[in-house]
Amino acid sequence: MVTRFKPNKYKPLKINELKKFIISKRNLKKLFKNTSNLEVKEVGDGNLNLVFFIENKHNSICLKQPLPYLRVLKDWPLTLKRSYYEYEYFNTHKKYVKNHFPKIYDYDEVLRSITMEKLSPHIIMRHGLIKGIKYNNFAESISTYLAKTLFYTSDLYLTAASKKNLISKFISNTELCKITEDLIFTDPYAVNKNNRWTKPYLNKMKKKIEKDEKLKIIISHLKLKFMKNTDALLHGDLHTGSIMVTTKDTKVIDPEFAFYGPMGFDTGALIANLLMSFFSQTGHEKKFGERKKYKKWLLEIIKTIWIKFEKKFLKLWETENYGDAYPKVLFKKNSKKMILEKKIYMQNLFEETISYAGAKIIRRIYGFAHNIDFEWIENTKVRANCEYKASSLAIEMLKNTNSFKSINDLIKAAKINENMKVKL
Ligand code: SR1
Ligand code: MG
Repeated sequence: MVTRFKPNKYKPLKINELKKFIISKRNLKKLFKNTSNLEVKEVGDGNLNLVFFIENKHNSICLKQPLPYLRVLKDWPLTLKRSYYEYEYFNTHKKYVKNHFPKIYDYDEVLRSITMEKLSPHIIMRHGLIKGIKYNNFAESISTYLAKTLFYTSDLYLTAASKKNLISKFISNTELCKITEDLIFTDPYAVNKNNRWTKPYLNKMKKKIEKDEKLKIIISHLKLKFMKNTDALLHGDLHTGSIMVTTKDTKVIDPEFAFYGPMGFDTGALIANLLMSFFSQTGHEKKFGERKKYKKWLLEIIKTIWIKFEKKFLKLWETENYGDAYPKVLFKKNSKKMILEKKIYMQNLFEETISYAGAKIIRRIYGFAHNIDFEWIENTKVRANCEYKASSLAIEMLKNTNSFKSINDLIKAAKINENMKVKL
């Protein structure tokens, strides 16, 4: 059911109202020495919200405001309360990963706006990847980000009571979860008017997906897990469009899909989006083979991210295991059984990551919301070729998840799929 949550005085801000809004708030006004020369632009290009940049020569800030509907599909109503979850996600995680968020200056309960630092010279990571820019610090920072956000909100660190308190804060983000439930786990496997794919080249593959009962059972298992599992506080939409980067710095943005769910959903989202970048590279080549080294780099960072993430997560578990899960009184230090248990835990998380990554790839190729990694490839046959390879791997990841025993198996499979001859 759609909650038509709309505070009484809410209204979408117009460019000419922004200045008044800034001046009316002491905490925002003081960011600028002088407010007479503020420049305001609307720059939102995502699916959901209004985004404004407000700047003068002293400072620049960014204001994000939800609309009561989808920005890209106005007859799709959507709760304004999503910005509250975004704000609370930043608040919950800032204790551990503050340096990976923009500075948050204000949350307005009436307008539902979040005002934050305008990140500069950062760009949306997806844009950088399309240009072929290498981000050599990314694996280090995002692995820390994932390990900390997932560990510190899990039962391995929190008491049962404090975790349940946190769950209750995010439990009503049902409308945003419903988008995921439909757009990732249902619609791409069905006939649905919102689905899109590169026609006519992928028609056959789309039909095959619709008819594959085994695949539909698997995706339904993943959906069920997504709905009932409360492992950790997730970002919920951790794709490369929700990450802003420079070659030195990584910032995570847009956590409005935040909810308590299975950890592999966040790790899987990231890996899926890096894999899609990998498969799209050929389509962005101006000269044959010019992205060869870049593709190699992409696979290397996928591998490094997982290895570093696993190491950091296990380190936190070893040093900060204050949670109610696996009570310390039950195990001796260095217990062999616990060492084995942790290995199994990480292996399960790896498999979960592989399956959710597979699901994330399928939805971006056959569902409603696509990625510019593929969409910006103008030649539709070339695009379909890239998408075909990515989706073949995704189906493998979904249907034969346990054949991926380690991250090396994923890298190997990605290379095999990239080199396959496709007949469209
Ligand atoms: C209807 S919103 C489509 C998608 O945009 C967001 O970034 C999420 O990925 C969502 O699924
Ligand atoms: Mg977003």
